Amino acid sequence: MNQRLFSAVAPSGIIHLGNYLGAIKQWVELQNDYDCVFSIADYHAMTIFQPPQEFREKILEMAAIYLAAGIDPKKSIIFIQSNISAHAELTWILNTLVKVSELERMTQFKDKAKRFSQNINMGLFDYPVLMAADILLYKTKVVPVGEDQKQHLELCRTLAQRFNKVYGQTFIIPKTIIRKEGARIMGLDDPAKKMSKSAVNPYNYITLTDSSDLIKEKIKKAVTDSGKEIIFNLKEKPALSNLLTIYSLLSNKPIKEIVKNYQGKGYSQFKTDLAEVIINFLKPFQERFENFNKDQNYLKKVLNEGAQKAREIAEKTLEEVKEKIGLI
Ligand code: ATP
Ligand code: LTN
Repeated sequence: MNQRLFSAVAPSGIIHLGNYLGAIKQWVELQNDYDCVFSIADYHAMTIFQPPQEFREKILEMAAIYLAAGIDPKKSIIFIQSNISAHAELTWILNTLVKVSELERMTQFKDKAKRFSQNINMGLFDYPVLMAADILLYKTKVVPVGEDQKQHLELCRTLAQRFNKVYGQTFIIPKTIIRKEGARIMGLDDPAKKMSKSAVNPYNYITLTDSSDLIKEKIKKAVTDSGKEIIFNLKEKPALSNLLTIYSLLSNKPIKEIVKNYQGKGYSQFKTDLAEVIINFLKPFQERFENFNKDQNYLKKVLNEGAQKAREIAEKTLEEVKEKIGLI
């Protein structure tokens, strides 16, 4: 048996290049080295209001995205978080161990509370505890995520250690895997903010299902820095450096080589070519996505089978936890 790996994405919208490059790309690569469990974190998505009909579609679309990206249900478990009640139950238990002050420090909460100030709900606050429950239920050894989730993972480790200290050795303390490149793809409209599904401005991101025309338009509109030269410099040219990172990761060419190719050429040529790189990369993905997304029966079958396997693991851990606590 390999070590267990767990990760998830909230189905709050179609995923973008940041989610793909920061998280899902590595999931696919790690599938052969770990026992992988990939969840569709629908309870997390609910922390921002989701209209029910659209929500239903987004959840199944996320399953189609996982499959189209190369997650293989023969190798890995794919399941919907809300299909397994153990996630909500362990969250409650961990809630009794987490300090309010620890959750108040979470930068994602502070950021989302500002952006969605009309709906600062308890779920948004408790989000990292549900994440900890997700991870700990599967006795997870490693969690591959993008840079923005680092703080949540730290809290998960703290809660696991705290539980073990109070009730005796139960949880494995998970390790975070963060890739250097692509761990933080920035917004096309503002290189100071990360590319985010819940961004209000759709010109912040490129989703994996954007059409060729839309991609061209979004890249054309992407902010660039002053000057004309194509160089990689995160401090002086953060917007261009972000675009170079995307170019490099999708074309598998080192940034140095790309910079060399664009010596003496301006932003406009670079942007036209970048749009082509993105379109060519996404085309085969989009074909696979369409095919999976059409076959809702197949998606539901994969998700049901995944839930059965996941439930077995999760319920066993929850039993052990309840027993340790003294619950009858
Ligand atoms: P939301 O805006 O709804 O919070 P999001 O775009 O921030 O969504 P998540 O669902 O929170 O995306 O994240 C899914 C995975 O993608 C996580 O592992 C996260 O670290 C990673 N990720 C998110 N945004 C980026 C980004 N801009 N660059 C790299 N990785 C990212
Ligand atoms: N909140 C996460 C999605 C997520 C997750 C997890 C990631 C939910 N549960 C457990 C890793 C481990 C996000 O990436 N935004």
